[in-house]
Amino acid sequence: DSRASYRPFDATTRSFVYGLQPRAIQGMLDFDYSCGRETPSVAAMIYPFGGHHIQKFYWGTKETLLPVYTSTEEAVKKHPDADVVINFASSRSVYSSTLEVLKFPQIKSIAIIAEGVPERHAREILHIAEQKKVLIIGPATVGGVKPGCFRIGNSAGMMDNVIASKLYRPGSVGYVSKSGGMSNELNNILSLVTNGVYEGIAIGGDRYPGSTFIDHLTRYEADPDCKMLVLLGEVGGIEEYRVIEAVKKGLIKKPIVAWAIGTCAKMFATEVQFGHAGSMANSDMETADAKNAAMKAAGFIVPDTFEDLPEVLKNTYDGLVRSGVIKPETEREPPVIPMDYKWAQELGLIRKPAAFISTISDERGQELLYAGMPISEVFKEDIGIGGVVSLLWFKRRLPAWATKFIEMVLMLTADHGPAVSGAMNTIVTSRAGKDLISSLASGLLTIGSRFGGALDEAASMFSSARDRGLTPREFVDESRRANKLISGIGHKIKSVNNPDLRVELVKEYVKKNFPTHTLLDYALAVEKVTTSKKDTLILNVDGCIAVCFVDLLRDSGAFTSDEAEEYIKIGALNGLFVLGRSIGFIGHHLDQKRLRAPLYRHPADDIFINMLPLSQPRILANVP
Ligand code: Q5B
Repeated sequence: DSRASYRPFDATTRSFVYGLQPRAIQGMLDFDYSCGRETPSVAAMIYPFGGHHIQKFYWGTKETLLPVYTSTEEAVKKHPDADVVINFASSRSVYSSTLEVLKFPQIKSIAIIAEGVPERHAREILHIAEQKKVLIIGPATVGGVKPGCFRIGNSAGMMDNVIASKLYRPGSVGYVSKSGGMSNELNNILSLVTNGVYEGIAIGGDRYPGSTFIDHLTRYEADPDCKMLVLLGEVGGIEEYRVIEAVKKGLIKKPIVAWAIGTCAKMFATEVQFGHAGSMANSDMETADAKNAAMKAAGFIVPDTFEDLPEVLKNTYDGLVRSGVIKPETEREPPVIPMDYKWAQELGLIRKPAAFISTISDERGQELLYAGMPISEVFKEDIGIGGVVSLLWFKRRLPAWATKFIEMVLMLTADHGPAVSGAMNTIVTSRAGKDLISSLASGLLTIGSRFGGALDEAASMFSSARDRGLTPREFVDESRRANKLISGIGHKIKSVNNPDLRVELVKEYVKKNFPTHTLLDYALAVEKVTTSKKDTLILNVDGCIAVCFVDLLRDSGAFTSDEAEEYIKIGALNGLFVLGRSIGFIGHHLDQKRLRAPLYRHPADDIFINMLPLSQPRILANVP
């Protein structure tokens, strides 16, 4: 209430933004910051959906938080200093939301941004607003700008426009136009030929704008800080005549430069409807030419053509400076507004080292790429899951015998029954009520040097022994002396007499399809030594896959020897078992869920519990 009615916006104006418009709000806050405002001009957002929350915005180089309320009632209660609402609601909901806002006497001005508001709704809003003495700007407008003080939404465009047009500090010229685009043009022209804009409002192009030229020009007339007026009218409607009336009656005395756009309409054979809903002449007096002539006759300063407008503005301004009405202030340095990182990057102004490097896939373009291969090609060439693994793990196409081998490995490691350690853990976890990912992860975390995760070490032990020229027996003896189990050897239930058919399948495939299989042959010779000691010490599934994969890496011609060694070192081989067995673990989880299996508790009689120190052994009676 401390604000004069002719000055609805000043450097302390606080507003609500109705709708989620983070970009527009950031634009308003950047404008505020450039003006040197102490507090952001936006107090809060009002958005009925999604619940009460907060959003983060830049304030210069720092950040600030703005609340989002679900009702205007809550917003006005929490922020009694806010008296403007910028309503970004769509044409469908703007009527009801504006009527809601109008219920709160705290709100003195409402900008309605939506286009296509039904004229009946616009007139009803206008009627209520008039009764309540609320200023409505719009519909169908960007709003307006009060340099140095307040910007409505996206008015005045991007920040470089704001700075170039010196809108971060007030000038002396108040203008009113219909179009937001033309007001940007005026901001620019006025910054070049005068000391700039004092306030500029775009009333919007509809036939029933909430406030019209005369409303704003009357305010500017009353405002002692506004020294010169500009009216940018257009073809259609009679609002310019209300201003002419006011000038004639002496209600507007400040110099007023004016132009009505649309003088070209006469060049068309038929009536022309310009971009705005209201920009069509329904009678002779609504033409731009008639308006320009009438304004000139009433004493407005009207250029001969739109191109002459800057010169006329300059002459008028210079006259006001000469007569001492306007005392131009010394320019201050234009504020430096931090540029958004993304924008600066797009403009190529900054660079920063990437925190991550990735070389296997790219989804940024039109088509997903796997190691450079478009996903459509993946299917066109039918490279299968083996081909996809070769692209994403090894960044290259492998020959068909190799991708088929990868697929074979995935298929035969997919499951080995519910009793193996990993499947057990998956099942127990699933029965504890956990979800698929937890149950799968529980199984996967069981994979290690004894169970399923012996591939990498098997590859490295066998290839190192063979490369060092050890005979199979020397290798077995060396491992025994070092008290080290040979990875890839031994199985809990499989043996020479109960062979693991999976291993047999792998051997058969490799012998038939691989160009060479020297490490497999070496491993089979080692197996001969170990099984002569104990028949369960077979080349197990981990070991067999591992040595065959080393043969693939070393002898397929697709890898250099350094690459082959690196893949063994960085754990690629265990990945095969992990990927394959995930299929089985997921199956076990789904199986338990389907069975509605209850929580599992292990029977206590299956656990020998002894809490006595081991130095005091005691045989416990069987607990039932
Ligand atoms: N001995 C696998 O142990 C197992 C020896 C050895 C020299 C060896 C054991 C082992 C290396 C790791 C490995 C992958 C724990 C296995 C897999 C996937 C699976 C699983 C499934 C699926 C079995 C008895 C005697 C002792 C030991 C000696 C044992 N291993 N000597 N090198 N590697 N292997 N893991 O049966 O003189 O009597 O004291 O750790 O390759 O996980 O189906 O279940 O698909 O899910 O408990 O196939 O071999 O034998 O430890 O009682 O040893 O043999 O020193 O000699 P066992 P132990 P001694 S495939």
